[in-house]
Amino acid sequence: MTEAATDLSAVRRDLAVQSIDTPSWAYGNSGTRFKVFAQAGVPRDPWEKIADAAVVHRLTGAAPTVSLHIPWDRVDDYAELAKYAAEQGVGIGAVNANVFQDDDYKLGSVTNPDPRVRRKATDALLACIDVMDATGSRDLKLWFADGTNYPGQDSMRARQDRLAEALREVYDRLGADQRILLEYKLFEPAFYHTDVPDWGTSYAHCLELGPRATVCIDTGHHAPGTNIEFIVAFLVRAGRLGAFDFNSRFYADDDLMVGAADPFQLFRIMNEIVEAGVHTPDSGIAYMLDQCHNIEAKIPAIIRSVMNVQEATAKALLLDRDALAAARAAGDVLGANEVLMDAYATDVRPLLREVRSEQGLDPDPLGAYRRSGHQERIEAERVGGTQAGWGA
Ligand code: LRH
Ligand code: MN
Repeated sequence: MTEAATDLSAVRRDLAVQSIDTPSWAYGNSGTRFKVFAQAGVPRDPWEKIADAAVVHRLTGAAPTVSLHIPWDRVDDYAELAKYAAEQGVGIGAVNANVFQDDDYKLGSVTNPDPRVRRKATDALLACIDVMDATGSRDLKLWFADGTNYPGQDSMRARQDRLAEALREVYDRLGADQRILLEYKLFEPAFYHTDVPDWGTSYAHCLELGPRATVCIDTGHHAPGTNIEFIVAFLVRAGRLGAFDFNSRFYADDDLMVGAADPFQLFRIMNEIVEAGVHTPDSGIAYMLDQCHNIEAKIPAIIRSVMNVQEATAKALLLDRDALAAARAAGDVLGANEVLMDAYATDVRPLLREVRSEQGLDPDPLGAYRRSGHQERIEAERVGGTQAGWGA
């Protein structure tokens, strides 16, 4: 068994400090182009989203921040919102810019052929840094829907020039302790080319910008069959892995609960993270969820997601690193794989229950949520008003 070879107190300590950022938009209504199914009790404003995120943290002890999306979370006073979050026991995490929903952005935002539209988009990105100044957030997450649908539609090289110009202006506006998380995505909503389609393009722009530009890996944004843990290993080695947008998928950008579609892939990713010793908050990597709970209750789905990341991390922490190193050094292919599979096959739920108890938490966060009556309460209280959603 792996536990014998591993310092369990260190494992417990690392699990107790694990911190996963939850996305404000996952608490709101979401769906597909076919249908957005509204759910009772869904938040009507950023305050209620933060209140729900605080419940997740109170029950898991591992979700101390909530990331915002602008303008979905637009308020008059962001400092007041951050103060409210602190009163609820959470902090404001990454600030997500949204330059993908305005009519002007049909042919692109910062890559648009029209300089007026590029100016508008760049100003929207700069405005998000003002929000970060008010909330005390470190990370500006940039995802661009920009791309084309038909060959010939626009110059892909010229669009890269426009992108680089906008990113430069944004980078130069960052405060000393702020940074960019540049997220890539293979396709959708663009279906011929996307201007930041893969980790290499993001990484290249980050190198061009400077040390406070890092790559955000959204686990749902790759071609089927992509070895994501290789991308993780590469970017960690290069010191340019800034963040994860965790979710899972069977086909495309399904945004399902992380670990639900492919728990073994999540384990392999966390194994690279633990092997590099960057699994704790001081690593500077932001571990975030980016999910849409289209048909399932949102708060328990996010609690389950946090638990899935905890379980994958615990398995990776229990892996017998010495035995793995020895097998690798000996060229023992099967031996090395067996050590890894042994860790993956380890039932870490009892250990996580103990770690939660040691933190004074209910060992069963999902059961605790069901017993809390919070779901019934918000469904009874949150009547009227406009439920939060993507507003698409
Ligand atoms: C794009 C994306 C991005 C967010 C959005 C909610 O698919 O992953 O991270 O802005 O989802
Ligand atoms: Mn994402």
